[in-house]
Amino acid sequence: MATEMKTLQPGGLSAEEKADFQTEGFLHIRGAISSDKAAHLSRMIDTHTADEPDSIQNRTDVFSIDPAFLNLVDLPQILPKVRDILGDNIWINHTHFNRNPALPPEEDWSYFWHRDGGAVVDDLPFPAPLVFIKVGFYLTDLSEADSGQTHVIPGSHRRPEAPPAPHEFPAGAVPIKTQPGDAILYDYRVIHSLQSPNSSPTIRRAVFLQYAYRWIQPLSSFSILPYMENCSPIRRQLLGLTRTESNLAGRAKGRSGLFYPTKEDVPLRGASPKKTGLKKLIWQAMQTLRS
Ligand SMILES: O=C(O)CCC(=O)C(=O)O
Repeated sequence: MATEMKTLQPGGLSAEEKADFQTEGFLHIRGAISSDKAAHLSRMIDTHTADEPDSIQNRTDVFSIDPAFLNLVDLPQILPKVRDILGDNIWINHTHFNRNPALPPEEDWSYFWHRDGGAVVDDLPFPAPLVFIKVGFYLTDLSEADSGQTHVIPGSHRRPEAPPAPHEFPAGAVPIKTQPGDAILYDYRVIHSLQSPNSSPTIRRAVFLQYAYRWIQPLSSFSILPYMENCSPIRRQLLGLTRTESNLAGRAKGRSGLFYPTKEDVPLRGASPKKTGLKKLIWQAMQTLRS
């Protein structure tokens, strides 16, 4: 039965994935993009960091850098899972990519343990609600130890502890080993590393998109280039291009569609049913009975 339900969920979270995400604070999605696409995005990253190829590079606002990154925003392998957790009233409020070449080992390597969200973490007392999901797309082979994997402290999103000192390696921290094209969904509250040692021959390359509620401001600058005008309605929503002046069904004009979203603000609501295999199973059974 469990297997049947999983296969009936096109793209959404299975019960097992949901439980994993809730328990660990992250979820590994294998093969979110093909290895060819991962290689293409890696080349884009190299092209746009060619000025300083030998140091750690991090660039925000990836859509302004190259339109190739746009194809990540509404992937059927990822978006339905994000939607199952955060719902439909979401957009992308932060993007970045990074390129981490092997560096000579330091005596006191700094992992820079942190929770995402900056002031949000300070402003919302523990236990803060889940308001962001950051998706990391890992483009290079990170299956061997010390190749620059992101490290996480599983379960730390459910505890009030402060992140460890930057150079510490806490008990329980694990590297997330990935293949090119794998994605990781992160609960923003889970403690993880900003950088990790890379002593492999491979330059680590990764892209990150952060999904947030539409009423949360951008975390970094966000350029909307003219070509984005041709985006699908759902892409327009995810890029922050939909914002009506809502009139609350004719009752009160002048409310922001960020806070009182209309169907024009949130076309994702009209997209194919996001909900569970069980609902689909019942619907199919009803159809069979009726026919
Ligand atoms: O690059 C990584 O492994 C993690 C990046 C990260 O956590 C961040 O930039 O907030």
